[in-house]
Amino acid sequence: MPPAPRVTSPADPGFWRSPLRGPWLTSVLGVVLLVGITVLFVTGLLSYAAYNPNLSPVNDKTPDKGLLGFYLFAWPTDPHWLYRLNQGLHVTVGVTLIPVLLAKLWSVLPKLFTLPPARSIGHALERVSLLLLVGGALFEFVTGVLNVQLEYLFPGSFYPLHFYGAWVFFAAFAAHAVLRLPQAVRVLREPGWRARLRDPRPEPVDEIDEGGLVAPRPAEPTLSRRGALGMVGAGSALLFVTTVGQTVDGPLRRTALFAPHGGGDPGSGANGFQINKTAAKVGVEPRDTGDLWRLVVSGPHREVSLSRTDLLQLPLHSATLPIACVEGWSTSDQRWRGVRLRDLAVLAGFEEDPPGVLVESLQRHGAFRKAALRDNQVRDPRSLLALRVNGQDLSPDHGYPARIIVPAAPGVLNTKWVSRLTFGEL
Ligand SMILES: Nc1nc2c(c(=O)[nH]1)N[C@H]1C(S)=C(S)[C@@H](COP(=O)(O)O)O[C@H]1N2
Ligand SMILES: [Mo]
Repeated sequence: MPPAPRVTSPADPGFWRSPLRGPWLTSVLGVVLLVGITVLFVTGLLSYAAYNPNLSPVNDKTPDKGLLGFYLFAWPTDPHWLYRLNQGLHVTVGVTLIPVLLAKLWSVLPKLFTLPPARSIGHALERVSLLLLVGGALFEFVTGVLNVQLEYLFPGSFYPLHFYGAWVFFAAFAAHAVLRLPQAVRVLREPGWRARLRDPRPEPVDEIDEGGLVAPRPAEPTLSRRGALGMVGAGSALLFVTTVGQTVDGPLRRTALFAPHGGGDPGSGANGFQINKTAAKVGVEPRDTGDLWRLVVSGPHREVSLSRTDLLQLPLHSATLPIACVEGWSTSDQRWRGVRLRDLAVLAGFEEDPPGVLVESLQRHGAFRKAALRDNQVRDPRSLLALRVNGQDLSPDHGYPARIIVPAAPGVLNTKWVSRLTFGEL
């Protein structure tokens, strides 16, 4: 037998020795990602729609989206936990898929190094699309995780980055799925595909391995196929149990170690639930929110100014609603009490059929000091300008003297420290 050729370059197939690589492993991981990434894309698009971007420029972080906004629709107010579920899924599934994504990239690593870079125009196109696929996947996962972990690392720019990145990535992903799914189905339908799980031998070098994933000179296995999948699954399970608590709330929140922002201790009592940004952090000071604070409510022909005492004399209503942030954390339902937005619309001159409203905070700097709400949100009897929560006045950090709370809406629309409501002019 001739001595094995010396290989030093990753462009040489002989460089890659793992006996685990092959179409079977790549297909198993690929099918999991096909399902998971589709969930991420759909919940991501829904999350964007929930911001009401077409309603007003103040809501829209990607004003140049053009046709990519083709699907936008009026986000409903029912069920009241809709955004909580959507965003909990988006972030939890995304975090849980990280080990699967890394394993999938590892499984096709040799292909990234293939030389020559392109054998034909078709091959060149395929490789460019793979670069977009891999680059897009890494970009989306990294920006998503950084946003959840580091709290607005890219102030304002996270949304456009993640939004446009998602379209590039998903286009490449869909093309890849169309091209590769038939092969993956064939591999997984193969009689005895389960037996492959227990089979210690490398996958056969045959016509199924068109991609050339199987190592031509495999090393001795150090990990069984089952062990490899088990490791990926255990990694995912670990991330899942250290993330999901931030969405479930209650005692489970303490288990959300991987979600520090939603996992901190918000104290106890009526206002003892998650705080996004504290009053101190955004520069809202006690003198802004004391006796001199006024709420200005206006419409095209009318404007009134109300103190907190005035507001407390209006009919007060209760609504049991959560706060659900784009970052994936949410609170369980809290009992809010305040004035209905549709009653405030009457003060602005809209006796019936209230229009949408532009909400402005007294906060002077930073994102999220303004938000526009749609007419369906103003009309919902559970939509409040809240003054109290769980039987006590709002705390400064939860938006005292008054904040918005709207069913099924993202946290961003629940403006704190409200100072102005302009109905009918968005
Ligand atoms: N004025 C103002 N309102 C705001 C914000 C803000 O930064 N400034 N953050 C919003 C976001 S992103 C969320 S998730 C909720 C969080 O509300 P909480 O801190 O009471 O839980 O407040 C919203 N209201
Ligand atoms: Mo948020």
